[in-house]
Amino acid sequence: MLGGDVYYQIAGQDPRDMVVADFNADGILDLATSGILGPEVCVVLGDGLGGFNDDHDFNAALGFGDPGPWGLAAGDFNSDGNLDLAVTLGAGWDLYGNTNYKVNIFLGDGAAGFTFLQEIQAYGPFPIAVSTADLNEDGILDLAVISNHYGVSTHLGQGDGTFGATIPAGGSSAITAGREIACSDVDGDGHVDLIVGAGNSTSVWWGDGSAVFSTSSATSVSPGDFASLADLDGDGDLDLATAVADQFPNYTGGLWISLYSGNRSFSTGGKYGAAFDGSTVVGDMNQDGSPDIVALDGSQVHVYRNLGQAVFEETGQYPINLQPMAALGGDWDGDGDMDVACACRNYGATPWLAIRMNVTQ
Ligand SMILES: [Ca+2]
Ligand SMILES: [Ca+2]
Ligand SMILES: [Ca+2]
Ligand SMILES: [Ca+2]
Repeated sequence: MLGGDVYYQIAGQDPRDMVVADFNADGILDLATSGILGPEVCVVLGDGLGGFNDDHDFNAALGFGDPGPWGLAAGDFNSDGNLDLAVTLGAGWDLYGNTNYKVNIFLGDGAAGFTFLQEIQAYGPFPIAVSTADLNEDGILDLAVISNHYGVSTHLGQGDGTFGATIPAGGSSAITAGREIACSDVDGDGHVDLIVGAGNSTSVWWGDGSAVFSTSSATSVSPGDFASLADLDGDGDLDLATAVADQFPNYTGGLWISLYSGNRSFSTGGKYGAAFDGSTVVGDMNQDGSPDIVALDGSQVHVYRNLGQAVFEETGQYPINLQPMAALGGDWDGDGDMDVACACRNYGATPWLAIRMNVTQ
């Protein structure tokens, strides 16, 4: 179960995305959050006792009139041992009304400081999510970017932290809406696949190591945008848990479980709860070896315990002040279990980071 809520003021109004990583290489997990109504990315450092400090914000929207940062991905893009960040400037228009395609690349210094390196262009405007993996299997991290309403692009890492020409993935305008993208080898063939969250469907685009993805062989898995991957039923392959809002006329909202059944297909593993929105968190909350799920409903954190074999039971609802927009898990108090952090919207005022420690005995 989760303990009481603790709040930290953060920079970057209207947060939309978070990444968890150890940005200052002290062995303690830190967090970065984006906020679309300001220019800043907020980096808060874990103190190992469950506390955070927030002295490491930086401006990620650098051009005059640029929209604010939305999607985040962390990885060591130039292989110097320090974590770097890719930041999408996802809101649709800049101050002049021009549509926006920008994704900015920042190199980390290993001490939670970030320096601008490169601006790249997504395939379409509204780039709102980014993920990183080595898509073309040359040992260098690449990027996959989803532009809401306009498709997916990949960008090959060059080794020095920069990225090469924009590659339209899945052909042009392969999707009509998109809010989330993830990279993982779902079918276990050694090639990274894309998990594409496009509102009325989350689908897997199967990779072949080329960083060009075909939608003709894609597998539609579930409705919704925000899928988390983990071996939910303990059979050794990756399954999906997807948060589905009630906004889709053909689906009812809830936490949809989709179990990988081999041969690039999934079976339905059930649906829990009502409407959820925002990122889900998968991790072992009670250290029984089965991944549990945390989902957001706009005002509360819901914890679903995995009873084994991907059968879930809701074990708690925990209110969060303000509106939690994104959630992540990590062990921030160093007791070995997964705690939960939420970035909360505050409608034009200062946003907050809400932390609830896992106090399962
Ligand atoms: Ca750290
Ligand atoms: Ca680096
Ligand atoms: Ca690569
Ligand atoms: Ca694969």
